[in-house]
Amino acid sequence: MMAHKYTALHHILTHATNILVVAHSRPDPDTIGATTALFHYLAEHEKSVTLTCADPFPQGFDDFLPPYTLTPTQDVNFDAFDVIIGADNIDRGFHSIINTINPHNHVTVGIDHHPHTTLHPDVLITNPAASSTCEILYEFFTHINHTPSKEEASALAIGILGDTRIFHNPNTSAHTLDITAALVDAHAPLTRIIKQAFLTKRLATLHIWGSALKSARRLTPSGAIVSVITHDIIRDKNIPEEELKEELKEVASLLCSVPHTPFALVLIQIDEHTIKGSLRAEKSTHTDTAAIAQLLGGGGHRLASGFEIRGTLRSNGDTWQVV
Ligand SMILES: [Mn+2]
Repeated sequence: MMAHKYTALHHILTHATNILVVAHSRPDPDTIGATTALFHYLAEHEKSVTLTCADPFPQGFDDFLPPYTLTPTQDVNFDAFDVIIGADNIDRGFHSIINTINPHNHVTVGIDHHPHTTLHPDVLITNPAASSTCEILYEFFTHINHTPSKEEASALAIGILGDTRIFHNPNTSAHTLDITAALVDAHAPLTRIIKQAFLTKRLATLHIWGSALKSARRLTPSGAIVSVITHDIIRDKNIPEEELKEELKEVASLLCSVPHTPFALVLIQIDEHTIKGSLRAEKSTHTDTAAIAQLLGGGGHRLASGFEIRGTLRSNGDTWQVV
């Protein structure tokens, strides 16, 4: 089923003149890896290609990525492109481009592993069984007999490592590991990427972790562990919101690994009136955290989900209240 879509994409790219590659807003390692790998592949094949994102790429991955230039989305003249490709989480950012342009003037392509996209680009390549968009892109490269360069392989590895949380998440399949092995064969410096791009922590981040871990409490009777990060803790740290959200997920993952914990919830007061929540569960618990997140207007996967509510965290002795 995927093969004919890969053939269609190859045909589109071969005949394209000007290609726009779109990373999703508030970019994560998967969209960064996928779009820079695609950008590099197209540039190497003498295509005129522009890479865009509504937000800047976070630092920390550039040592491993192919050389790229990122054009802020507000500076892009969409009329100049005959092909526009969104890679990863295409409901975040790419949707506003698709809804702005004249559909008759462009071929649009979406590549994604998220199951519930509401977008209808001309070609939609989705595979919910894939760990990441980078995994799908690797399969596309394989289909067209393109062996990734060292930099492309590194970019794809960054996406897989990011979305599997270094092979901790249950979306890590045998196939994911096979692909990662192939990327190492293609000279991606896997252990160096893990250490340098994923396992380094800023001191400010560790302070937030310390505070979150200290506040962790087990709720009765559910046994769930809840932790809060108040606004005082993050106010002067100058950590971008996207990075804070990533930390929130990591703390929740750590807390849910405590034995006999059906799920972990970490709440963070992101600004005076907004609280973000991150829910995590281990597979063996059979908890559906997405159902909990949905009750609070959020969503996600069974084992990893999140939500955002308006309110303020207030300490109430040993417990916390949202007011
Ligand atoms: Mn992804």
